[in-house]
Amino acid sequence: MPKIVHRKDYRPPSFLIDAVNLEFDLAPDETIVRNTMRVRRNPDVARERSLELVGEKLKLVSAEVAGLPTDVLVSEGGLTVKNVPDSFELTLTGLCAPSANTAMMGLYVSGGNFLTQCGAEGFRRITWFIDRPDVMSTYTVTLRADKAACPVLLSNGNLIEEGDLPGGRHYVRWEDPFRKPSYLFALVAGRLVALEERIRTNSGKEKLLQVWVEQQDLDKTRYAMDSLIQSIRWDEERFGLELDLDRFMIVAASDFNLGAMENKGLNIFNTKFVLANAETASDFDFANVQSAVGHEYFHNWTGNRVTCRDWFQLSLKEGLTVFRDQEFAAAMMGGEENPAARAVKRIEDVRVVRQMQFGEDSGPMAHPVRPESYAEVSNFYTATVYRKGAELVRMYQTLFGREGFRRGMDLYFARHDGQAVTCDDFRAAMADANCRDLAQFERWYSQAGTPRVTVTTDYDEAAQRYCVTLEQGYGRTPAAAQGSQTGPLLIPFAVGLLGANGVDIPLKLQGETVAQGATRVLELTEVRQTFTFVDIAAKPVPSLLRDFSAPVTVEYDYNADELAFLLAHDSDPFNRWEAGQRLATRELLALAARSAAGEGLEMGVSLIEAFRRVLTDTALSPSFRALALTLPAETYLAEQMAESDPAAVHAARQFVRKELASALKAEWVAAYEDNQTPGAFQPTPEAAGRRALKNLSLAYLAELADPAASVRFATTQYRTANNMTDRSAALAALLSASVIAGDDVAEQALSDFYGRFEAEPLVIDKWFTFQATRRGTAQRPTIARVRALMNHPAFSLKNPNRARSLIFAFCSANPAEFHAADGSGYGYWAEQVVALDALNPQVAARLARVLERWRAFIPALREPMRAALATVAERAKSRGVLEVVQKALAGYSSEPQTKSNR
Ligand code: B3K
Ligand code: ZN
Repeated sequence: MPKIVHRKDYRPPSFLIDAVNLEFDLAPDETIVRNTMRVRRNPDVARERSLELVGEKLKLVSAEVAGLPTDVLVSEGGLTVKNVPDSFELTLTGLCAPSANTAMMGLYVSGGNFLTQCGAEGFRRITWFIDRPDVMSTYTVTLRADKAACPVLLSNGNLIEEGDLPGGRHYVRWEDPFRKPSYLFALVAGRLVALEERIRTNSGKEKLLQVWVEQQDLDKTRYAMDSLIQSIRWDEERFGLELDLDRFMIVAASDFNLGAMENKGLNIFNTKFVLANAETASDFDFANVQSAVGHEYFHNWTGNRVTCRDWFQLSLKEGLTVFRDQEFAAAMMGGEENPAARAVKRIEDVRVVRQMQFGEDSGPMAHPVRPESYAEVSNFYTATVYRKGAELVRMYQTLFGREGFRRGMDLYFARHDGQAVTCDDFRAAMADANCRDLAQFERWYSQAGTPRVTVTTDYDEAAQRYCVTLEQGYGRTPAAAQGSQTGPLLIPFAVGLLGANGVDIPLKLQGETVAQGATRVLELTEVRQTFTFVDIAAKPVPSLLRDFSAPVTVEYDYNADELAFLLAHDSDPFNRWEAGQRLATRELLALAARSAAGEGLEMGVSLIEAFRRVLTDTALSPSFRALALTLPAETYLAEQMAESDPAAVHAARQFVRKELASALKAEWVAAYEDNQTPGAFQPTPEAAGRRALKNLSLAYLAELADPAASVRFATTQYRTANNMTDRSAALAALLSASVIAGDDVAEQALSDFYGRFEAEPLVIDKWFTFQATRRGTAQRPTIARVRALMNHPAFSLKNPNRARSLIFAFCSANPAEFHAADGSGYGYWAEQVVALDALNPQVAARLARVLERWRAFIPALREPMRAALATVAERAKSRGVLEVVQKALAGYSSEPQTKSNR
């Protein structure tokens, strides 16, 4: 196992760097970086004689402590300056090689442009530094480059000087007045153009906003700019936080490991999360652009102005900023006060938590929101840190209300602006601002695993009392989480009770004199607690964990009628959706079990009738209906099984899709026709909701045994679509229908799609993904198509988006094909992880995670999975990949374990 870093070993830095002056002479093969730092001993820390700096893949040209003889020792991972005074100026000149940097950490070249990625530990590949977030400095940056190749030279902060240099070169100098950690440094240089806009903030200051892209993408920047302006406005309104720099820049990069990065004043984005217009981007892409732009902008306060003391505190900024982007997007769905519209966003977010985070929490990479250790920090930008972290932040708001939460935020900034702090500091601000002891809440940060709340209810008719007993614990606890679980959590558990008429009963707890609303947030603090509601005239149906008030699973013995009742009546739209999902999950798991046992499949009418009611209930918004009529994902379903069986889940889910398609055919056709969006494309929530329901209807129709009608609809829709949502939904329907209707139509559409969008890399990514996620046939398994596509001229392993569009799509979004019984998918996976490991370890480590939960699968798949993991463990070299596969294999003995004893 690579070297492990532990949270408990945190020590403050021995030296501080107050100011940094960086000068770059940019050239692709060899860039000169001259770094002058004002360094002083940290007065709060025991004296160290020598200064230790980290640096990777750098060549030292010269080192000089101003005015003193300088004794420097260079090693592979850094450099030591011996016997330094208490305060001094150190200048280091070094070389790095951007064009050879395929890992895309530090300074690298993408499409002829220079750009940087420093979060979390990339700055050390640019120059030697105390590369940790609790060392904050002011930066002055001078960029020099060939003027023709790099007319645009950008860095953080404000532009203070520019001019020409001899030999066709020029320079620009930037100054960032705010102290920042090195991970927020950025530079961009190249041939770019910008969409610009000037706005005034609430306090009347003028700001320049820019979205920088390559020339051919200028027509895809409007939505990102609008999203930026909305983000700025929303943060002023909701949190009283103003943009602090005179200019704010977004840059789109087509080679990028992640979604985006919040560098101070110079956010760098994967093109996928910036570029959007009607022809090239789907509604889903538009929504991603909006929330990513919001996310990175919101980091300016939650992350940049107040940053993390160390990387174990990553959720301090990520959980909080995800919560903020979720709230922002919910507000954009239909105003701050529109519960039904907000619920659509909430449902989408909960679906992600459940699919990504609950799974992670049950495997070998399970870790607390504030991890205790890591080998490779980039492996900890996880669903747990981001998504569960956001749920933790949301719980403060659930406990204290929006106003109480705002008081906590205000106190947090009043205390910590300009500092590098911890998750405990955030919790203390929330507690102190609301006069509340939140000591118990700390366990949410230190315990791994998904809590389970088991609910029992008891109605006493004579006493008109209804008791709700909540008991908390953990379900299957993976080895990785054991030991972290030390006691009960404070769980805000929102409950409502529905009367026989489907209306909420006003809720009065024992001891209260008047009823207080229809939803009560019960605070579960002990292992087991009973809450008694009084004046309950008849036995109610409980609506549990409304709005998903805590990231837990709920066990309650609902019968099918109760679920159908909640789906029809619950005033909490989230739980309405939830009831439908429970109903469907139950049916699907029963069918998967039958399929696994080789028994025939048949289904009752209750799910069909429940779906019919939702589909035809025009009082519900189309977007809500589309979500409620979408079956739980195959991966989620597989995880609910004692032993995951992807083939059985796929068979069950396909069976149900077909049954729903034929039983509700007339209704699907009507919904398809009633939800057209004629006229120019509008990326609004209402229009997107109509398209979602229309295209979901088309997808169901494509499952019919006789797909003629759907092929007709889809062919016309494909031809006449004026937007990517409709065109890609039509193509998807043709691909589904091709399983029965034959390949011709589908192949024609695929080749048309390629020809139409050849010049649009993000759309060509979709083209690869369509094929990677296609259902295979015995003659043409999907893996064969995928392997063939690896040789397509447009494929490249070096471009992370392209690699993800084919390899990741196949390995993680096509479970039935990937988990083929012959193990062919796993062999392919191992090859690709090893190939990527040599190029780009961060991307490779993400792919490596696909097999981490191999122990949860049926025995027949476990052995080939283990063998594939062992191959990777033997051949991979990077810390990140090794951490993942070694954790996955840890504790393995040749006796495969079953779930019950792990
Ligand atoms: N903070 C970056 C992620 C950096 C990941 C480095 N491996 C993106 C974000 O959450 O805004
Ligand atoms: Zn973030």
